[in-house]
Amino acid sequence: MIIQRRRAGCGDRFMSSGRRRVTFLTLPLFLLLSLRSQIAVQAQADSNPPASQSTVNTAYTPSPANLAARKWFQDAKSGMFIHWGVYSVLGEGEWVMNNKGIPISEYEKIPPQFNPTEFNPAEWVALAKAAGMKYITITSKHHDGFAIFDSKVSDYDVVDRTPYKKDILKMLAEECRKQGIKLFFYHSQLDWHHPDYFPLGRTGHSSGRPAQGEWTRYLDYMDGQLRELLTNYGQIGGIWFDGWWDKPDADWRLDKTYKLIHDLQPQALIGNNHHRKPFPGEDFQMFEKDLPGGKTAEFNRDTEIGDLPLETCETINKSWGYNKNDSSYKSDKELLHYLIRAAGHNANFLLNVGPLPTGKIQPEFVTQLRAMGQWMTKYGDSIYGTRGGPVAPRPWGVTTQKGNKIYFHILDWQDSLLPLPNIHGIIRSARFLNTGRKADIIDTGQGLVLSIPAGTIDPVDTILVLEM
Ligand code: H79
Repeated sequence: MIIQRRRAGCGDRFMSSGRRRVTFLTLPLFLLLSLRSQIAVQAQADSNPPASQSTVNTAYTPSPANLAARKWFQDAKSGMFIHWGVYSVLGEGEWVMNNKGIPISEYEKIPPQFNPTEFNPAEWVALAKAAGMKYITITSKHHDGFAIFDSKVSDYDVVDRTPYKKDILKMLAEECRKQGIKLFFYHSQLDWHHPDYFPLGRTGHSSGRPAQGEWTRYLDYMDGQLRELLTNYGQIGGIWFDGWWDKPDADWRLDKTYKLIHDLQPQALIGNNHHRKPFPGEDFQMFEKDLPGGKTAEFNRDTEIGDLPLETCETINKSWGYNKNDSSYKSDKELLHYLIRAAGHNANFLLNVGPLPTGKIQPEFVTQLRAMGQWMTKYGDSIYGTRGGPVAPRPWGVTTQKGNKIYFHILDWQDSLLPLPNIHGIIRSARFLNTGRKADIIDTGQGLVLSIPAGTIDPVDTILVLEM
């Protein structure tokens, strides 16, 4: 069998052996590329019939500002998740109230101990930027019900109950605006503290609340806090809901809540970590501790991928909120691989830090984030502004694409030849982004194969860039 071998250079054309001209396939490829980038900004109107009364019944047409924000979101690719609340004082994660069975009467003794005098929002935002992140998503209220902003519909917040007395979200929002970072708020629908979160759901049974309560009053309270978040902190990126799964059969009145948000700030993106296919009214879909479609986490068993922009979130160690006993840090390489694989799955990567009760971010996290940022400074072209590429994710790595460029991210491959499936059309140039060297691509007649010369493999990501 004769293998034709040609080098890709500027203007070079790849032709398969003999009769088949690969150039004929150029148009379909470009059509495919442009179609793919359109798909994610399409409305998620009424493609998902409501599963129960807990979902939304109203058809939703996203505003032009919302569609533009979705595109921005998809281009941004990397964000910082921040889990911070009074639970950081105990240093056992954000679920400590539930996990240790702490009743409200005891838990309420923690806020008076929360005094993060070393909190410097400028430092946090600068760190996110140094890590190559384009947005921050911070917990406005977690499942413990404690708000780290100045709420007027409750006094269970940082201004009224802690010696710190300052509105943390206001400080952070101002700094994000100054440094050009978008700010999203994580907001827990589940609430272990509010008396009207009744009947109880699957969690929070040791809180010691009376066995009564008015559910709609709780929903009014939640909408009240959301109104504050959408009114008092300037233009925000969006709301990241969590906790729906605590009461999957309850009437969450989502259509009213989502309408409130979209009316107040049409560009604000709504995502809900309910582990289901997106409901109407939502603007992006997140995956917790799994790449899109992955089902390694138990709660992702029933998750399906929808048509919205995607995001996957993960922790640096195993904890979201600060955990003093958790030193199981992932390596720089593992974190970068997660980010790169997410991009190849057409998803953003939202990486978490759980700051200390002092307001500092622990040095181990800072080191990791800076290392990631250094990589992004060098190779960000192959991530930012891209969409998932023409080859679906593989064990060896992923592909991304942007304009006329296709990036092969080779993450785990030991051999000197790698098949390049699904590449049709003229390849104008082929080179390794790491070294700038031209790449040899062999046309076997049955498909293209990349030759990886000895010494070319990069320990993190060997990136082949094809210009079409
Ligand atoms: O904020 C972080 C975590 O605190 C929160 N989401 C991230 C972003 C989170 N809450 N719960 N989980 C993650 C997973 C836990 C799920 C369980 Fe269950 C709750 C297992 C048992 C109770 C959900 C409800 C799955 C089964 C029942």
